[in-house]
Amino acid sequence: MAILNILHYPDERLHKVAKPVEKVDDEIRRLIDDMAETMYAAPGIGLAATQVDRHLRLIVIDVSEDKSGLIALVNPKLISLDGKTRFEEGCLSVPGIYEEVERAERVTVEALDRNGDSFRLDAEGLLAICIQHEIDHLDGKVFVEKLSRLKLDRILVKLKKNQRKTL
Ligand code: GNR
Ligand code: NI
Repeated sequence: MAILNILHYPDERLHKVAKPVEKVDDEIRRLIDDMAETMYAAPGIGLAATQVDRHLRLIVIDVSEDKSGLIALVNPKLISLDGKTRFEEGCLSVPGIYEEVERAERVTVEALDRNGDSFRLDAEGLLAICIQHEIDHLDGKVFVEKLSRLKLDRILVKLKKNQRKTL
């Protein structure tokens, strides 16, 4: 297994739209394992392939507190969304920034698992938020782009300052 490099906003590659996985083979399973290791090491509760510069529709999520709830979603598709909720989100690609974002409260997602079998998942709470956050990454969208232009401009200034410090 390997820990992969995570792209940082405003890297343009975070805006690429990911392509569907054609076949869930050993190479895809290896990417799932590497993404899970990268997510746990970060640590984070989710990771989209886009964030590690692999532009395939693939995400891993684990909202448990003891790494017991790993979910891999290949070609995830939201088939229903309902309700509205606000939650303070963070993102491994936007380190140090936490902002409230509006999302659907409950979702149903359909995807393939690591064996290529189709499944459906009804989610609410943090899991529902995380699924929406990760699918946005696959569509080239980063959560800070849901904020006002003023807030986004302030975040960009802050990210630049932080970047200078870590050079
Ligand atoms: O680790 C993460 N935490 C988080 C908190 C609130 C809402 C969404 C997230 S996802 C984030 C990991 C990440 O950047 N996934 O793309
Ligand atoms: Ni993210």
